[in-house]
Amino acid sequence: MARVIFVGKTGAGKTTLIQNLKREEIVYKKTQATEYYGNLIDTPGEYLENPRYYNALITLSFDADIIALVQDMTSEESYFPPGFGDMFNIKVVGILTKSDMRMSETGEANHQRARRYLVDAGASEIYEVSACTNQGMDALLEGLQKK
Ligand SMILES: Nc1nc2c(ncn2[C@@H]2O[C@H](COP(=O)(O)OP(=O)(O)OP(=O)(O)O)[C@@H](O)[C@H]2O)c(=O)[nH]1
Ligand SMILES: [Mg+2]
Repeated sequence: MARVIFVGKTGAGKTTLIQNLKREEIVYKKTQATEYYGNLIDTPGEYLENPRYYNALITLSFDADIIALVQDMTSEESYFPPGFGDMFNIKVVGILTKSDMRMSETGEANHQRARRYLVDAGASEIYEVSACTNQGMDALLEGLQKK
């Protein structure tokens, strides 16, 4: 698998996603600092929420192949500014999480908005997944093989 950095707001589902990809038991734990799960690099939501930490992300990207922008598809807001991915000289992919929670009409509106946030941020491919039901996880795993 490529070396992948996961970036997204607090609670977007980065750690849960990584635990699923690594076939580890899903255990909730707030990420406090950069954590390495082999070639998968987990970051705290604060690295995205506070632009003061963008430099930490840029430094991590020097040693990675892909930056994955992780967005909760049920969330109305996004911390990814347009062009966010252009800061990094590596492949940018988008991951929409919690697809198991997309139900109501408002859910669909948030889903479409969330997708647009990722496109505007510069994601070249977008995956829709649920780490709880495994929906879309095979396609994501395959997508993350390609550097
Ligand atoms: N329904 C549902 N809940 C999910 C999914 N993925 C994550 N969650 C829940 O979302 C919450 C936050 O998940 P985390 O993986 O800890 O989020 P994070 O992005 O690592 O957050 P920080 O470490 O704070 O930056 C947890 O309660 C998870 O159980 C999913 O696919 N579906
Ligand atoms: Mg986490």
